[in-house]
Amino acid sequence: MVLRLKPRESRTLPGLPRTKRQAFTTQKSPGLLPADRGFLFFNAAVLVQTDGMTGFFHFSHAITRAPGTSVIHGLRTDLGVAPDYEGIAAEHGAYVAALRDLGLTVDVLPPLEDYPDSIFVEDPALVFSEGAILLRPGAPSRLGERDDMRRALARHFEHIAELAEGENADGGDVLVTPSMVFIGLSQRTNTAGATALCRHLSALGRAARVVATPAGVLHLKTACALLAVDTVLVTPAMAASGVFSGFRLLLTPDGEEGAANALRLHDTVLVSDAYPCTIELLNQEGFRVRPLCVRQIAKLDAGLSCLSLRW
Ligand code: CIR
Repeated sequence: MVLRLKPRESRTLPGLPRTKRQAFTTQKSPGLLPADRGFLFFNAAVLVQTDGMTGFFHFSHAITRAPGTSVIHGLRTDLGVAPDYEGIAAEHGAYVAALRDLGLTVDVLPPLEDYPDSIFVEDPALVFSEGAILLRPGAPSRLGERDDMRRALARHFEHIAELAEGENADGGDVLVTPSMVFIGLSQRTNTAGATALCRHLSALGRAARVVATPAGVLHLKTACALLAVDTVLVTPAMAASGVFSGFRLLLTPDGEEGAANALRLHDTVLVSDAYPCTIELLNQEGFRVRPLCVRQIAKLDAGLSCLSLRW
């Protein structure tokens, strides 16, 4: 099923005035989201096992890394717009505060000046409560991030699997869902890396599938985010790929493809505040939305998921 933003006149939650809806987007609630309740109606068994505050989207810990001043030299495709360090530091600080506000214990690793892209901690590792996998970033300038990440993971995980030389995979290419881990082949993730990752995931009891990443995007998750156990926010190109057949798809509105890299934590979806139509769509769908400013960070081809590892 594919859902698009409804026409403006029908963009209201039934029975709720605008002010109530705004309050709804900012209040904390220990219960299920309306979106989850909708899902409960369709598929109670799966939801009870995997969703809600105690299930699939519940995370107790996160690892992040503070930006160094070198962050402005991070990799980016749009060479016209340079990010500024103070802006990135402020956005990063607000992101960490949001995670803490949602109840996560957050490690903020010290900056690695030699690695400008090292704030994007999602790429060199993949973590689950049952174990961690040290990945091998596909960009040569990022390979060295692994060493410090190995030490950071060792503080939390007893067993850490590792990708070997030649096996490249970025965490940004990995979308974890309850039933399947999707691994996107991209400029950063090669077949050897994806195949090895499937093997390591299998050892952790996770089924994995290797898929194509839409052309022109950096990572698989540049174009998608899991919002509920059955629902994926996708760009139109990602929807057209058919990768998520069987899922309920929410399409990013025209011109807001960048919003697809959202992040659900507990009962809240973090979304870039640069995408008002997507925020409205998610509100309409009953999600509790927390817009965050990541406009400087976005200049480095990044969004909400890449700034943390969560378990
Ligand atoms: C890079 O090109 O590697 C960084 N500038 C951006 C990485 C974003 N990572 C992610 O979305 N997982």
